[in-house]
Amino acid sequence: MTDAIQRIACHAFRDQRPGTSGLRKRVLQFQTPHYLAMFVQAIFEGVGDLRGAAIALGGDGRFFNREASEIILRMAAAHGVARVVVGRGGLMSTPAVSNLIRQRGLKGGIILSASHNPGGPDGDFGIKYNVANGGPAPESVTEAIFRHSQSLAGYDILGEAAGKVDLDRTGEQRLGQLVVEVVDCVADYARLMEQLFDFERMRRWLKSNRLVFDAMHAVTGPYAEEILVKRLGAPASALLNAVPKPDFGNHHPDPNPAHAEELMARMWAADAPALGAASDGDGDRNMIVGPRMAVSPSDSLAVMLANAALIPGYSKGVSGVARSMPTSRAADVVARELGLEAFETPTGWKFFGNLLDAGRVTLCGEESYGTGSDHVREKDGLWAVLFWLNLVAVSGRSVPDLLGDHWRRFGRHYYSRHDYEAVDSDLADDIVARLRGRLGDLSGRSHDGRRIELTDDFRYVDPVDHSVSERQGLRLVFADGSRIILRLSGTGTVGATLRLYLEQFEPRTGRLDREPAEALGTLAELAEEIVGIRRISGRTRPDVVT
Ligand code: G16
Repeated sequence: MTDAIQRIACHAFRDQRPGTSGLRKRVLQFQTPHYLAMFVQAIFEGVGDLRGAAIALGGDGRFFNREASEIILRMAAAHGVARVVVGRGGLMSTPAVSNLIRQRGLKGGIILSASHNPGGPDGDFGIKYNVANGGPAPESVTEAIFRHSQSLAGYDILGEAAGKVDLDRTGEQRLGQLVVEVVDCVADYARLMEQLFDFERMRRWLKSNRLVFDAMHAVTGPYAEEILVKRLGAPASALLNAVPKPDFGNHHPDPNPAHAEELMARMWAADAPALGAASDGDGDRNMIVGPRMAVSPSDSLAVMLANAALIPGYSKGVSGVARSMPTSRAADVVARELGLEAFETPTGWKFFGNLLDAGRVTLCGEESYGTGSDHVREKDGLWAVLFWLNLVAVSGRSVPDLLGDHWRRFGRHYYSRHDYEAVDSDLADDIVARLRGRLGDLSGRSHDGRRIELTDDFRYVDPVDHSVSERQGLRLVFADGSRIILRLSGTGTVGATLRLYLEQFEPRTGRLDREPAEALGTLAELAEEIVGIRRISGRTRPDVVT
């Protein structure tokens, strides 16, 4: 078979540095001849020897998923990989791939997804590598992949004459020496959920309460069908947009109030269901909504932590909690009261991996609609939905009641993120550089009676392996606990996305029922006065406010 392996000569592509979560580009870029294959070659060279190893392959089903899967399988065969376990149709949610790697003891896995970014021929595509713990490759590995991508002169691939794998047929097939095992993408994951949650209580709750789940025409449709409808007995009408589509039905598969319009309309209607939820393109993000109330992701993490004892999988206690730096500090307050360790990491799920592996944390969360636990090494959309479903079922409290109870006990962190998208990259860099240059001056200054207590460019020293990550976002922390944070997104594909994060703490005796936009109005003005995004860019408002 070796003679069927071809060496294709090609120049290196300069723009293949992985971002926050792998390499994300326009589909058109990935369709450039050899572009995908060269990055895959860089993965095979960068992660070390995969000869004789078994790995996973899954994708969110977006446009180009199938073609990319076929190329990767032929390249895996050429690199002497022994076995690739792939989801039927090339589909598998990101948390399910993480679970598969862990359950089967695989060496790693390749995930094809641009997450919440739009799909279709004019949309985005992405690819990332996960390591043996089931989590996204750490920076040391992504940097090695990038280094290799810069010096490649070609790639190795099994010729098409070797035949084709039928990705829709479960079971084992051969591609050269490679065994390709096509598996049902849902079964193992559903079993894992049954171990963590009280399905009986949830089933009972669903007999007299309504749930609506928006799969956004993305990968979680079949998972929701199996778990929420078949195993928990919710009616099929509880699912919105449950059929995965390569273009996500022309929608933006981003579970936030701005993009999940249909779900929000239902949850704001007079006869709103008791619980609403959505997940994203690859099923790792989640949004939780109660009747006329969207739960902020930072609050979601804090509520989960405070109530973990009510959930079977966590009833024996949790070890600690971690959140990304821009995520509100609501979970820290809970951790302090419960006597648990709380960690602040840079943005990116990969930074939670070491803490989870070391048993230092059980729950993790990010403001970008991501929550998860030590059951896998990715954030997990449906897991979060089941957590909340289990919580409302056992506590007998509604979503708004749970939030209200929480704020009255711990205080409330009003929170909002303002995104300015597709900003000219030089201009965005300039805005960040200007603020960075003034951090020293701003420290100790007072604005509108609020004193800035600390300014820095967040630097993270991993408590487990002591690796250092510099320049992870500019922080202005006020004496009253408020924070203004500025950073550049690492997941956009057009120009730069500036993210401005606003947070303000209201003690439990204060006003807890305000709209975040109103509560944060003065802080937002102050942020504009100090950072000047609108002034410098000429934009009149953020593109997305969550
Ligand atoms: C990815 C990362 C998350 C991160 C998010 C936003 O999520 O896994 O850790 O919070 O991007 O990152 P940024 O602010 O750099 O755009 P996903 O769901 O897109 O894979």
